[in-house]
Amino acid sequence: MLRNIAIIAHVDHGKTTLVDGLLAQAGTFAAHEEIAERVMDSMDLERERGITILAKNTAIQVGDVKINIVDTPGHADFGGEVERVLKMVDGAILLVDASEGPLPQTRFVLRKALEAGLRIMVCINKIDRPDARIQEVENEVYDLFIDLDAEEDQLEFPMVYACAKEGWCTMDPSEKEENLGCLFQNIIDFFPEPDGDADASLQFLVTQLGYDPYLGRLAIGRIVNGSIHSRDELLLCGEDSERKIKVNQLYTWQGLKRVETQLAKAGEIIAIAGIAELNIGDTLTAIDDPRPLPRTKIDEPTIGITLLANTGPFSGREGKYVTARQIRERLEKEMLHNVALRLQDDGNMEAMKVYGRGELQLAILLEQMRREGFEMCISKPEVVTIEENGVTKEPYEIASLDFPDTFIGVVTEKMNLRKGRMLEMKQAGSGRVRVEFRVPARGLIGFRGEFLNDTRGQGILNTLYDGFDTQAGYIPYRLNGSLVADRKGKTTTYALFGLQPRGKLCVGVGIEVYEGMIVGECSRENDMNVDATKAKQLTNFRSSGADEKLILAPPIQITLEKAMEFIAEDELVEITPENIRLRKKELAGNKRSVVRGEKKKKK
Ligand SMILES: Nc1nc2c(ncn2[C@@H]2O[C@H](COP(=O)(O)OP(=O)(O)OP(=O)(O)O)[C@@H](O)[C@H]2O)c(=O)[nH]1
Ligand SMILES: [Mg+2]
Repeated sequence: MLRNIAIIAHVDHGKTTLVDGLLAQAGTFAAHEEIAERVMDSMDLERERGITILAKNTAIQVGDVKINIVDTPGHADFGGEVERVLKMVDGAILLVDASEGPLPQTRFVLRKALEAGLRIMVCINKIDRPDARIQEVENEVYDLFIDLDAEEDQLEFPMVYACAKEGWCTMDPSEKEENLGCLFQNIIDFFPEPDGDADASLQFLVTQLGYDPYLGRLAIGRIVNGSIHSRDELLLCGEDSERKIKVNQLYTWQGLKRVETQLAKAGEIIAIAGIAELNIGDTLTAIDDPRPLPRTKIDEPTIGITLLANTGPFSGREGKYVTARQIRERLEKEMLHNVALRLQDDGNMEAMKVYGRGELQLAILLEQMRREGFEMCISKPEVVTIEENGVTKEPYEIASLDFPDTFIGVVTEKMNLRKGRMLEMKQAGSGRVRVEFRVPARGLIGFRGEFLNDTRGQGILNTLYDGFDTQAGYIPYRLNGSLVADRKGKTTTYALFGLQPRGKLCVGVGIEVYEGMIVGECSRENDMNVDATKAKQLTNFRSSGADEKLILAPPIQITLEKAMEFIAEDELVEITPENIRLRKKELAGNKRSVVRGEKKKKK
């Protein structure tokens, strides 16, 4: 017997932790094996950030039932990934945090799961939280199903209450249990055996692409109908071409491992090695009876950045790959398996435009490239616009903000500036409010940092894509100018100390700067060209230790995401394996104006 399920939820509601529990209790690991927490989050960046970026497969064996489980990412930027893997499964466990309740991404993934016609079971997780409000969350979940037009029978789902972290669940929230037994039982009883006819003509939909250093590219997906033997000759139906291919090895999952198999039948989720050049959405089918499946369509990207080769004076110092051609090749490779990303296809080497679902998704790509040794510059993120019946439209998002109610004034004001329209305001308990705004995606660029600042780090921001709509007006973006280095050299304590009253610095002492590099945020609206390398004039009088008295405030740490949020249209982020620098597009001070913002617009 076989079950194919996905675990879906809003970010951080505990999907990966629950998979840990399922793996451990199904006896997947040998006694001596040491298991990392959130073992499915295997990429470096995933472990560092504590979020899942790529959906991943695993399988467990419970008695004579094999359960294929797909762990999905919960962050809104990776929604495209979730949308796709839902095509591979027959059911989904919707996980909801017992305190936070359904959040924007819960809605998104549930809608996609309902659209895909999956059976859905609900699991309220983190019931150990002291602020758990199980009954209310339960009602909110039912409301959400109804809101999304679930069919009558889709409302009759089993409800399991879990503490994934401690590895137990229960059908009755007032009683604690020892293990995840009732979840296993419900998975087996509630989800259907995959349909599909093993004797029919083959149909295999490529849903994910994997990579193995020894095997090369792996095509991952589900056998919808028919069977595949290793060494089969098959027809690969691409978007607008067909060709014959030969299957090398076939794999299924066992725990976290791929195991080779000779034969796989309808319903199984498998990986196929040995096929070069195939894309997500392609179908593998029989040569004598080809039946390609419809290609998966996923939501369009909403935000884009321009990548340029690094032309700054430090170009090539820290990176291995610096030319535009290398960057373009890397991007083209990425597009093959990251279908929620799009590379503008104009062959332009000077400025390569990459579009994605959000800033985080783009930042992850850049971070990966940086670690591989790439060096590049990027422009300020901008939203995608489309023309519809002569009207220019831009993407909108539903932003839901959760913060202490004392900040309601300042947050509402900021949202208004960014053309956000309030949809709903609710008390969220313990002095917090939850407010929903509909806001142009453009208005959210750079908002997260500001919002965290305004709410003293206590705010939670979630966003959900809400389609294209008529373009909103001008949105004031960054109110402050930049402090720009006016010459090459190393920063000195003396110079930086003198600059402190001018704004917030983002470089420390002894950092190499160049003309046109941004060393801080100016406290005024204009840019200011400054000398950050000035040394103290030496005099004949020795004033011992005078320099040590100059105490500098620690510089602002610029992370990639912060940098992307910060820069203005005439600025760039320079990314190298070792550093993230901010710079003016035009480096030479005498070729650029320091006037910015409103004043510049009026001119
Ligand atoms: N208190 C409590 N915390 C939990 C429970 N389950 C998970 N957590 C914590 O919640 C955090 C997020 O868990 P993850 O498993 O990474 O969540 P996720 O849904 O996989 O997150 P994404 O993949 O990024 O969407 C971790 O710090 C877990 O330790 C639980 O039952 N109770
Ligand atoms: Mg996860």
